[in-house]
Amino acid sequence: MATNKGLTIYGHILSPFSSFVRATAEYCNIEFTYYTVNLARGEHKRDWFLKINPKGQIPAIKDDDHCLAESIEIARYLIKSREVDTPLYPYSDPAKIKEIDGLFEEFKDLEPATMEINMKLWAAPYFFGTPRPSEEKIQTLMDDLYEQYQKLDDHLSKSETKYLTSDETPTLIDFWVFMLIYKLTDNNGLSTVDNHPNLAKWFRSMNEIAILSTLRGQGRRMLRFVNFIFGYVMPVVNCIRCKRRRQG
Ligand SMILES: N[C@@H](CCC(=O)N[C@@H](CS)C(=O)NCC(=O)O)C(=O)O
Repeated sequence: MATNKGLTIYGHILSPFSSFVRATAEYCNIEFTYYTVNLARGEHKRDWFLKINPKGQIPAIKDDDHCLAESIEIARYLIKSREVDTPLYPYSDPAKIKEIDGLFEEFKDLEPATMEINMKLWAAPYFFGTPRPSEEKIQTLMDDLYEQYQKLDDHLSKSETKYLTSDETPTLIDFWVFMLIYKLTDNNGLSTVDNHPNLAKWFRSMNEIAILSTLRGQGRRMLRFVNFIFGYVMPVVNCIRCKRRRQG
């Protein structure tokens, strides 16, 4: 458990919400200590962590004695509390803030749509041995996700901007959407943006932002490692254990 003063971000590289907070802090040159919460060992449900976030979820932060959860709230708090003058979330420009916050509201269903796919098609079968959903259920999950991609694509087609709110610079909503969808595109093709040309173009522009592509690269390497362990090593280990049990 990190106990130092200053800002600590509690997260995990495979958590899109944690990566969003981390990317925001790095982009704004905010100093922080990063503590990787061991989800596999249930560290996020331990007493010390529940004091930081009673919901037992990452990301969360401790800023001296101030604790906060919910990634979008954290990102806003970091920028405001440090008085960072940034086009990412220009709190001195109420019209822009209204526009960005409006898009968070408009695209809020992207969170459950991506999390359902992550959990039901990847995390639950891998980590908890839960059976994959039926083909019909998978189709429904994919339809829900692609409906959200279509909304984003339509928005970009209408705005004709490079990023979601402007040509010049990405804002918090761009960071959030990118972090939510990149893991699905990188993880054994759980989804693709290729069928949505405006979204695909936006995705490529976002990937040119150094901080995002670095975090994406780290996430991809971790995904490959996890997929290897749970896709190849664990089934063999379980098979050997099962045989021994039967013999014994
Ligand atoms: N709305 C939350 C979502 C956070 C979330 O779902 N975190 C996941 C990891 S990606 C988590 O901690 N799951 C563990 C649990 O719910 O027990 C946010 O934006 O921070």
